[in-house]
Amino acid sequence: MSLLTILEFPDPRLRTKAAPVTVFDAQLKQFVADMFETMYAANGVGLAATQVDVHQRVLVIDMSDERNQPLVLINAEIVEKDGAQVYQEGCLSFPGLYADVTRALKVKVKAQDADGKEFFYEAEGPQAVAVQHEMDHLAGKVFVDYLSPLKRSLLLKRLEKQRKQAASA
Ligand code: GNR
Ligand code: NI
Repeated sequence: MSLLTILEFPDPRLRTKAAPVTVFDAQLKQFVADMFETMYAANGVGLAATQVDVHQRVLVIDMSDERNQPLVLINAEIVEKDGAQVYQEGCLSFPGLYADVTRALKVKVKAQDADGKEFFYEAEGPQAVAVQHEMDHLAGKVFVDYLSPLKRSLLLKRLEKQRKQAASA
């Protein structure tokens, strides 16, 4: 197992659109294990391959308090969505930055597991937020893209300020 490096905004590689996974082999399983290790070490509830500079459609999620409900979705596609919710989101690629984002309340996803077996997954509430947030990363999209230009520039200035302070401490 190994810890992977998480790219941080404004790294242009976060804008890369991931390609579908076509080979379901031992190397893929090792990569999925490394993604879980990286997500847990960073105290994240989700991680997309894009964030670790691998541009294939792999995402992992664990929303449980006990950190014992790993879910991997490969080549995920939203087949149904319903309703709306506002949720305060954070992102491991934007450390310390939080903002309200409006997304679908419920999603139904078609995906494959690490063996390539197709399955459906339905999520509601925070789980649905995580699925949509991670699928956005795989499309090169990040949560601040949903904010108004004014709000976005305010938050990104704050992020810069935090970084400068951290660098000089
Ligand atoms: O750890 C994370 N927490 C989180 C909180 C609210 C909404 C979305 C997330 S996902 C984030 C991990 C991450 O950056 N995944 O891409
Ligand atoms: Ni994120």
